[in-house]
Amino acid sequence: QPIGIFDSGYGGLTILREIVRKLPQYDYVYLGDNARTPYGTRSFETVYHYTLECVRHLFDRDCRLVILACNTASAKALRNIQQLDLPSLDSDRRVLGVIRPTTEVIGKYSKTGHVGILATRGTVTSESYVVEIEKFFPELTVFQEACPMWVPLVENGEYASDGADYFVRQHIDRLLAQSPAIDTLLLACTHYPLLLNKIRQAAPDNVTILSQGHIVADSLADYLHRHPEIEAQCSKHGERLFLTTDSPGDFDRQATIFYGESIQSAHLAL
Ligand code: DGN
Repeated sequence: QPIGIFDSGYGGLTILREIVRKLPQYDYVYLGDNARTPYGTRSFETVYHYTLECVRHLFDRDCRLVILACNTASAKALRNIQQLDLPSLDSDRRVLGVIRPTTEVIGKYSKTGHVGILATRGTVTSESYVVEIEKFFPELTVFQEACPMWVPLVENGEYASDGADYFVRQHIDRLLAQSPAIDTLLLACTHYPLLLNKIRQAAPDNVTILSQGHIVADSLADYLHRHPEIEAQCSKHGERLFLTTDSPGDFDRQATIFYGESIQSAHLAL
């Protein structure tokens, strides 16, 4: 049984890339719902229904474990799927998100106790990070900044351009204006690792910048270690299958920048 990786589009490939680097032996099916992206601006109900449909499809492909490698879907759909749908769908299946693994470790990086979350408007509005961090690190104060321009900058290939500097600096400055004591920044959106260099330049040197990919990969490795019954059922041929609900040609062209190597996807009609 392959491990399913779901995202609203290409972004989850930055997560899959780190997962594959850490755990290359497993088989993975990646599903990008490009036909209906972006999720960041959609309502709770819409994101939930789209995500559930894709999770069901990955279950039909025999995935026992599915990772929502998308912050917006994790914020808006994961809890409902875990609590309402999984028991009736198949209690043997597991769906995990990217928010919990990140919030479990973020406190380890901060000395001042002030941490900043950079994310889409949907993720920020959901307050998921604020609520989850409070559970693990109640002593932390969380500041959030929605960066609606960053996903379009990345998707339009402008992530290394001079134009991107302006928008990166604008949001970093706004976040740090909320508290100059912020010493840890979390890139809580799958696309933001592509802007990492610019974010580093815009942030003061003492600020630690966290990307999620390696954190999620470590957390998955730990999860499989703690659940040997699930691990035993994961097939291990090192196979990767990429599915997109939109045009495979477009997907393959864009995917390279997120995944770091060229891929060939297949179209999925939902
Ligand atoms: N994958 C989404 C996220 O991590 O929030 C970003 C893309 C989007 O749907 N806007």
